[in-house]
Amino acid sequence: MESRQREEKTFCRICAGYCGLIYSFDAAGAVAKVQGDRANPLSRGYACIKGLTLHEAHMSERRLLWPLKRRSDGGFERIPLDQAFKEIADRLRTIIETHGADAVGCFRGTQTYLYPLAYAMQPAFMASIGSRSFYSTMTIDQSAKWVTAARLGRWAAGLDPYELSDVLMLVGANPLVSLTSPNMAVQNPVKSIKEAKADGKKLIVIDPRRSQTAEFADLLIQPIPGEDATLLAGLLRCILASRWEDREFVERYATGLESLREAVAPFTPEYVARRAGVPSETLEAAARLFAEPYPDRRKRGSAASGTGPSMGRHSNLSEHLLEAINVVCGRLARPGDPVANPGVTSCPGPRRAEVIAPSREWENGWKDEAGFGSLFGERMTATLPFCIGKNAPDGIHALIVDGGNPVNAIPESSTVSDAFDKLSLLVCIEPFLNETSSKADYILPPKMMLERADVTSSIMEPLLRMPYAQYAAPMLIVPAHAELVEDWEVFWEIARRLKLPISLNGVPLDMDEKPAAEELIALMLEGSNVDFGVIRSIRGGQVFDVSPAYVEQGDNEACFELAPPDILEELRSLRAEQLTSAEFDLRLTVRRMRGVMNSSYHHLPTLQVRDADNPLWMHPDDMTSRQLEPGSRVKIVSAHGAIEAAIEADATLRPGVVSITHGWGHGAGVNVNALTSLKERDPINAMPVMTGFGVRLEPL
Ligand SMILES: Nc1nc2c(c(=O)[nH]1)N[C@H]1C(S)=C(S)[C@@H](COP(=O)(O)OP(=O)(O)OC[C@H]3O[C@@H](n4cnc5c(=O)[nH]c(N)nc54)[C@H](O)[C@@H]3O)O[C@H]1N2
Ligand SMILES: Nc1nc2c(c(=O)[nH]1)N[C@H]1C(S)=C(S)[C@@H](COP(=O)(O)OP(=O)(O)OC[C@H]3O[C@@H](n4cnc5c(=O)[nH]c(N)nc54)[C@H](O)[C@@H]3O)O[C@H]1N2
Ligand code: SF4
Ligand SMILES: [Mo]
Repeated sequence: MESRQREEKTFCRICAGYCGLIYSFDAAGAVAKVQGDRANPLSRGYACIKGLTLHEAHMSERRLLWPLKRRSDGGFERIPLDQAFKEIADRLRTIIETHGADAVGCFRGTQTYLYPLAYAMQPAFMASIGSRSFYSTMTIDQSAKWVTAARLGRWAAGLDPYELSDVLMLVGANPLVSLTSPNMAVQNPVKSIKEAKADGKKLIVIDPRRSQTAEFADLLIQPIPGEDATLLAGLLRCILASRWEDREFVERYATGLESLREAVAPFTPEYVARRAGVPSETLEAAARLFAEPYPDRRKRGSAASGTGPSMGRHSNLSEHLLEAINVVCGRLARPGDPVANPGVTSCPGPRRAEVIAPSREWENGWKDEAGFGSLFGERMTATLPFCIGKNAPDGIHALIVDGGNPVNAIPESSTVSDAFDKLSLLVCIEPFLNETSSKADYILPPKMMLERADVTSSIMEPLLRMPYAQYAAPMLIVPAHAELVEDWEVFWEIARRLKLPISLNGVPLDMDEKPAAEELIALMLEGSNVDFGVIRSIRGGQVFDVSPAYVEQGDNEACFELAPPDILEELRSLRAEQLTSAEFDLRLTVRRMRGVMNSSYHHLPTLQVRDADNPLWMHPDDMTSRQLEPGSRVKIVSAHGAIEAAIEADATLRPGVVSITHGWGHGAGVNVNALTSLKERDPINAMPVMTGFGVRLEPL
C-alpha cells in the first residue's frame, strides 16, 4: 500500500525548535507515519516526541469541539459560536461602560507566541477597545531580560554572533531539552551543540544540575540555586580585578564602570564560595575562560541566561550582572560582522553598532495601586490575581486567555484560583479543559496547529541562525460536527460586534466581511524580504537567498548604564543579606521535561506512557540519608504550602538540591505552584521566586 500513501510537509510550532515534519497518510486518509524532515535545512530531521505525536493532540478524545457556556449550576452547555460572540461582546460592553476599558485584560499564553496571527491580533484587539491591561507569560518567565534592556540599555546589533564565538556561557538554561537560548543555535540541539564543539567553541554552564546541556560543557559550575546574583557579581569581580575588560569599548559605550567595580568588590571568591557553594578556583577558571583576552585577536562569544536565574531571587539583578559581563568584555556585534539572518518574513533594516538608551518605562506613565508600571507595553502577570474584581482603576473584571493556562502557571495557585473565580467574565480560547478553562464563562475551542495556515514567525527570526522560513498549509481536516474558530477570528468577531475597528500591521481591517487567514498573513508580511507568495509556493522549509547583511557603524551617542542607583542599592542589600534557614534543608529548582510543554499534552496516551506524572528528582545521597527509595512518596513543604510527589533518583543534581517540573496537576502529577508565593517578588516586574527556594520533606 506504500505507493498509495500521500505525504505532506508541515512544521511543529510547540516550541522554538520549529521542527520540519513529514506526515504520511494511508489510502483512507488516516495518519500512517510522522517523521522529522531530513531535508529541512533548519531542523535537519530532528523532532521530539511532542512533535511526533502532534496529531494525537488534535484527535484526542478530550479535545473540546464546540463552544461551551457556563450554566448557573456550574456545568457547561454547548452554544452556537455566533451566540457566544454576541454574548461575550454584550458582556464586555457592559463591563467597559461600568469600569472602563482597562478592566478588560488579555493573557497571552505560550501556544500563541509562534502563531503570528494570534500573536498580532491580541494586542490589536486591546488597542481597539483602548485597554492597557495586556498580560503574558513573559512576566512570570524571563522578563528580567526586558528589565535589563530598559535599565542597562541594549545593543542594537545584538550579542557577539554565535558563528564567530570562541566561548559561550549559559546560566540556568538547558537548550538541549528546552530548545530555547538567545546565544546558541538550538534547532536540532544535539547536532548543533556537537558542531559548536567540533568548531572549537568553549562552553561554560552554570547550573546546579549536570543537565543534558552541561554534559557538553568544558567547564561546569554547580552552584547552590537561587544564588546567581552573588555568583555573577563574583564573576564580574574576578574579570574586573584581572583588568580583562575591553577598555576601549567600555570607554566609548558605557558609564559607571568604576562604581560597578566598587560595588562588586565585596563579592570576593571566598565570599562566593561560602554563599553559592562554588570553589574559588572554579569561579576564577570560568572568569579566565570567558574573559581573559587572547594576545593576538579579540576573544568573541557571549553569556546568556535561561529560566534558572530569571526565576530565582534577585532575578533582575542577576540579569543585569550577566549582561554587564557581556558589556565590559565588549561581547557585542561589531561593524562588519555578518548578520546570520537578514530576515525573511520581516525586513528589519540596518543593524547598527550602537546603544539603545535605557528607557525605564515603568517609572513614567500609568501605574497600578501597588506602584507597578508597564514593561514593553505589558502589565505584570504576578499582580493580576490581586487586581481581579477590585473596584479601582487597576481592577480587572474580564479576561480573555489565549493559548495559556494561567491558573496553573502563576505562582501561589490557591490565591490565583480564588481570584479567577471573582472574574465577571472569563473567556478561554483553548482546546482542552484545564485549571483555567474549567473556570471560564465561555470556552471557544480553536483550530489547532495542523488545521490552519501558518508561517514561521518574524519575532523568531533574530534567533534563527539562517534566513529560513516555512509555510504550513492546513493539513488535518477539522473533526466532523466540530464548531471551531481560529484564535485571531475571536478578536475580530468581538471587535465587530462592539463596532470597533481593528488594525493589523498598521492597516485597518475590513470589519464587515471577514478576511481569510492567508490574506492576513500576506498583510503581515507586506514589505518583508521575501514575498509571502514565494514562501507559500515552497513545500517544506527553506533557506532563502536574501541579500547578505552586515553590522553597520552606529552614530547614537547613548551609553550603557552599568551602575544606576537602583542596581547599586540591590547589590548592597544582596551583600547584607543574612541567609541560613534551619527550617528548610533542601532547595527546590525548576526544570523542564522533554515530553511535555508546560501544562500541555500530559494526557496524550503516548506521552502518558513516557511520563505518567512529575516526580521529585533527588540526589541518591540525599535519598540514602533520608532512607528514601525511588518511588517513595513524600510531602514537600515550603514556607507557603505543601504537595506530594514520588521520588526519582538523579545523580546529576547537586546534593541538597531537588527539582520538579511545573505545569502538572490537572489529572496527572502535582502543581508545584502550591509551594510558590506571589508576595516574594522582585521590584519592577513583580517576578516571583520559582526556583532555589527552601523546602523540607516529610514522610507520608
Ligand atoms: N520540552 C520542553 N521544552 C520547553 C518547555 C517545556 O515545558 N518543555 N517550555 C518552554 C518555555 S515556556 C521556556 S520559558 C523555555 C525555558 O528554557 P530553559 O530556561 O532552558 O528551561 P529549563 O530547561 O527548565 O532549564 C533551566 C535550567 O536551569 C537550572 N536551574 C534551576 N534553578 C537554577 C538556579 O537557581 N540557578 C541556575 N544557574 N540554574 C538553575 C535547571 O537545573 C535547568 O537545567 O523552555 C521552553 N521549551
Ligand atoms: N513554578 C513554576 N511556574 C511556572 C514556570 C516554572 O518553571 N515553574 N514556568 C513559567 C513559564 S516559563 C511559562 S511560559 C508559563 C506557561 O504559562 P501558560 O502559557 O499559561 O501555560 P501553558 O501550559 O503553556 O498553556 C498553553 C495552553 O495552550 C493550550 N493549547 C494547546 N494547543 C493550542 C492551540 O492550538 N491553540 C490554543 N489557543 N491553545 C492551545 C494548551 O492546552 C494549554 O492550556 O508557566 C510559568 N509558570
Ligand atoms: S516540540 Fe519538539 S518537535 Fe515541536 S518544535 Fe519543539 S522540539 Fe521540535
Ligand atoms: Mo516560558
